[in-house]
Amino acid sequence: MAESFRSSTSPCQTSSRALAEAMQRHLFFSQAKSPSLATRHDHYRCLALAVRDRLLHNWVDTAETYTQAQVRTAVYLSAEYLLGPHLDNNLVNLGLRQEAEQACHELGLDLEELIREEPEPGLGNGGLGRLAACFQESMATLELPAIGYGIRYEFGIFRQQITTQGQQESTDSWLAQGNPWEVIRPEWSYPVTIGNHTVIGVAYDTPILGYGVRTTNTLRLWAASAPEALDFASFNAGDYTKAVLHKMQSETLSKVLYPNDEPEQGKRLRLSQQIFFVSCSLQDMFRILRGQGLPAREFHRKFAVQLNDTHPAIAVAELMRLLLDEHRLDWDTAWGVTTASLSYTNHTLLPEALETWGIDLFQQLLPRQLEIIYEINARFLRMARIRYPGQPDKLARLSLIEEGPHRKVRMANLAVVGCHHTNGVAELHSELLRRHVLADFAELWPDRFTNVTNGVTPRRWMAVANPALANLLDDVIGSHWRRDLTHLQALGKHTGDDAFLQRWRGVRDASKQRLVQHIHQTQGILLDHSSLFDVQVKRIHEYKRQHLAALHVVERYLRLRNGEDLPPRTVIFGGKAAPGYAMAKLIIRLIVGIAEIVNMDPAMAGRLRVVFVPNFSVSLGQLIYPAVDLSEQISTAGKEASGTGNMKMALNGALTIGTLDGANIEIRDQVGADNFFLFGHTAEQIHEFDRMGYHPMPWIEKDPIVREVIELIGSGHFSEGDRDLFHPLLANLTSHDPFKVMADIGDYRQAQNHVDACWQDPSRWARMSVANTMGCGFFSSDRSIQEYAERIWKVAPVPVEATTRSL
Ligand code: GFP
Repeated sequence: MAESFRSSTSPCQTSSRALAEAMQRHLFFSQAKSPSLATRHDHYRCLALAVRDRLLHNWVDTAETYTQAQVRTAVYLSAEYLLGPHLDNNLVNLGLRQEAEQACHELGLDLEELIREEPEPGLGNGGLGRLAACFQESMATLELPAIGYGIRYEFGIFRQQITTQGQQESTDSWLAQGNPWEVIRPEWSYPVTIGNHTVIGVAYDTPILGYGVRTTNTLRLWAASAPEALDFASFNAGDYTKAVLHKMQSETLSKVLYPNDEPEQGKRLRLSQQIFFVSCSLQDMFRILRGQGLPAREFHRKFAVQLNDTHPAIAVAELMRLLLDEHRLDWDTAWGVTTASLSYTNHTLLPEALETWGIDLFQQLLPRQLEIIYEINARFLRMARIRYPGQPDKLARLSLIEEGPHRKVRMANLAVVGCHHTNGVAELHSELLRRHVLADFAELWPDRFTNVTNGVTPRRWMAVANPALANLLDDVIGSHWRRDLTHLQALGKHTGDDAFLQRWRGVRDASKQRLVQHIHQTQGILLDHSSLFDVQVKRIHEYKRQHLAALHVVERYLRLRNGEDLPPRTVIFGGKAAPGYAMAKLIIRLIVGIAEIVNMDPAMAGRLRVVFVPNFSVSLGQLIYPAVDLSEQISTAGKEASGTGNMKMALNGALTIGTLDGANIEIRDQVGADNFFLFGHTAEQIHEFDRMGYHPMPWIEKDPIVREVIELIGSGHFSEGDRDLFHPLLANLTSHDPFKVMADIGDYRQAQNHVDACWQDPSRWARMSVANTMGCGFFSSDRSIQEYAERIWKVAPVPVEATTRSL
């Protein structure tokens, strides 16, 4: 059983009978249906609404407590929140899971089926957006006063279908059937002027429940609407299209989430989205400040504002604009307030992923903000010039403006200059930021730079995703790990206990069977749950090197065909490629081609299977992570900022094969080097390659296996005889290989051989698996948030009082 709750729900409210009755009431009063007409989705909505009724007291009490106590508040500004479905998570965090199961049973319904009915809000691309979601939940669990602000995209990240041609995209209409978890707040709407247009942002609030506490914070997402529904002049003149044009243009702002890695496309809309949500959020904060009778110059005392990457970095200029133009503060006071309020998290080391905006576009859309940025830059460079006399190159690198034929605003530089802290998301990443990407700033302001290693919430990623393992942990070490993940250390006492290891393996086996069943139902492929599940699920990107894993699969295929005896493996891939990123899509096409041949070949039966799971999402992650034996974390060292999938897999008992990159390094430290399959060049060595000039050919020449693999792919074996299809990929790998696949593939092979050897000793593998879960206490997002709150935000917990009376 989970630990006892301080939640205000009474025994009567939580009883399954009451919940069943509430569902029946909602079927009538909310869905306006009789049971005979009700669909499964109706039943899902009834349960969601009944659960919502139960969390409302906590939500309203939280707002009331924060208002009365005038609390210092953490504000998270993020263009992405990859929330995942709410129902199961809310049931777990409210302690209502069993009651809901029972209530559904009483009504002849299946809770699991209803949970699967919920369309998932895919308001993010990958790790960055999912981190924002984990952080919201941890802030609530730690009872920290917090607000998350973002965009209510009508269409989330595209849906991915996988055909023999690779990835196909379609729109994700996650709101098509309504959203029982949100509350619209039309009274909190704000105008934002972009170019010649004014758009209105309307607040939609979603409750974010802490685990086992009353605290229910708010995620406030902005939807764009037009100030006027109709242009009457055009309407009266009979031009009906023009009459609604402005409305349509305005609403476009919050229509769609942009995929990552799209170099030029949609720049105008993206910058508009950024100013739109940042300005609405800041205006909303000023409203809250006013409500508490505090003047604008006190903004930084009330709010600690975290910028999640550079997407909200325009906040530096917009907060200045509001303080100067609307609140009439002088420059120095406004600058003091701004820099005392804001802090910035960087999430990438890839130079091409650091945002810049052309001056012309900026001038068109945000002329006043550009004027402010120029002034910030002039003052900043004046100071820097005194510090670095006669060093124009350094000043050019520090400048907020990139000079040249196409002048640009550098958003990362703006963020660093306008924020009191800048952090990376894993030790190595923060170190590389200081040493390379932001070295000039780190030299100027060493104290502003810090690290906060990422984390994941154990509620969603263990209690919800892996209830069987959660129950086993409860039995063996008690339930405190849910609130303090370092309790997992207590597993150390049990690693020599055979009965425990037996149960451990049983639980892991059941998770694998669950995944086998899902893949069989959805893709018609039957997998062997006793084979080693080797999994790489994450966005598809060359630096994450899905192609390295794919080449290894081809190698195994060849070795098996040559009669080698290798332990059976199932290799599972999943992840989306940005629609405009041709190389990433080609990598998917290669994996699909390999899967087709391998899975058809009778010689591979019982030895090797390859699956690409389409449309990877939070819900699929919940199904997949608990079933992973081998977690592939194989990015080129120095490229992956942190990774969080690596944490989710290790937490659930997977062993990692990985490079010394991002948080892999810290995972290896925590779980022990003996329980981690390390390979590859270090970030330092990769950096040296780049400095000295790297060529893949010498590596290929000394590796006959890799040559055979490349030849086989080039021969059209995995592309129905088409020898050209994979040419761009192979040419890239053999001529340039920017991500050093060829330099690492030999060592990767050695590590994979070691994996095979360990796998053949099941009790050894089980002990290594336990050691991984046991060592993951550090990787709770509660720990990350505690670090932000104490070191960067200076925000303290405020327990929520029960103030509303039972209605
Ligand atoms: C990005 C980085 C990851 C990092 C997350 C969260 O996510 O290394 O873990 O942000 O900080 F690249 P992705 O874009 O890789 O999903």
